[in-house]
Amino acid sequence: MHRSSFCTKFLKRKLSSSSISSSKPIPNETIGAKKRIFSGIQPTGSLHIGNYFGAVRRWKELQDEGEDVIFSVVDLHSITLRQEPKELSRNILNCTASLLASGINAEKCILFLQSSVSRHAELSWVLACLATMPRLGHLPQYKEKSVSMKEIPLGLFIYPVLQSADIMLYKATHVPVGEDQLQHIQLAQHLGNTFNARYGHTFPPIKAMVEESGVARLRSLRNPEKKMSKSDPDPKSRISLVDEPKVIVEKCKKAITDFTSEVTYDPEGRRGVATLIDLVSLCTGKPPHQVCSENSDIDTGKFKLRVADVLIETLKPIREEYNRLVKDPSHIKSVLDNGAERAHSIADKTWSEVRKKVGITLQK
Ligand code: AQP
Repeated sequence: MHRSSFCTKFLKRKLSSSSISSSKPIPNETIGAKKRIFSGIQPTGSLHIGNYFGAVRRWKELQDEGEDVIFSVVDLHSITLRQEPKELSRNILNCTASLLASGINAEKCILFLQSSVSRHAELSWVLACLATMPRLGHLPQYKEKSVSMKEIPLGLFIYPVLQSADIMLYKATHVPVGEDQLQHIQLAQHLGNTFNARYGHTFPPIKAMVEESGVARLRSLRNPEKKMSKSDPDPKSRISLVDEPKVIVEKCKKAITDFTSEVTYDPEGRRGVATLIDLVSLCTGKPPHQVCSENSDIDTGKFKLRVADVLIETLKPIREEYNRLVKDPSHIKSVLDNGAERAHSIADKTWSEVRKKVGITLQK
């Protein structure tokens, strides 16, 4: 595999840990909490380059730095919106294979399927009894996703509570997230505080880890007003990590730009062109303005082909490894089963403690 050069380019970026419950984070040492990182990804489709640069590459860095990391394919979250069962099952396999192909190493982290550890759903119920409806109703993701729905599924309303349970079950202290998820981490912090105040200290403070630099959100190639998404019905809106070269060329050619032919970086005024520049910048580690000056001799039409070349080269090792891995579903299953066993042993301890403190167990 030739992944190392691809990944080392990005090691210089910084992550900031922001405590979102107060402006002054409580150092872990003072409360005796062990640093542990938890993050999840929904198997709602093929992982795209936004998922990679926005999440998975950070996961790999953290794992390689020797942090205590737990990553989950969060299938229970994915069913908050309707999924076709056979496709979901296939997506779980593909998503796991994409994570492994991107360098997630199950020997350096715990990688598991959320629904295999039933304690997530159980703790979620206890936390749901502490959460209030007005607080959940104010979360921006809920408002966004439900605005056009006639009948809003309860799961969509309550999934941030499940997300809190995901984190708290492992007493995780740090959660790498995009900025759109900050309020959800704030909810987890709030539920942890509420639980601790009512039942005695159990859960450590939780910090959101947000990237300090770089592009927070890659935009859709077909509608630069939207972010790139796995579940966007138009596959041309995203570059999948495992797209074949000719598919990447086609998608880049079809990417929406504008009527100006120069390659200039204006993320607000020229969102489509800026997204293409962001892609090259993320893949090469060069700042956007350098990408522009190196392409000042060509128009946006030719630039699209250069973008395609960079993407093809960058994604080649991931695609090749993915193609190798998906031929062996039993290996992927065994990786997830092993991860579930390890996750379960941590989750079980927290769940026993929670049951005892809440009183939902027989006293001896
Ligand atoms: N466009 C993006 N740019 C940068 N980062 C992104 N992430 C998602 N889209 C972009 C990051 O990828 C991780 C995946 O999170 P998720 O699967 O739980 O859900 P999501 O954020 O809703 O991702 P998608 O791809 O948009 O999926 P669907 O279509 O199912 O909603 C997160 O860390 C996210 O920040």
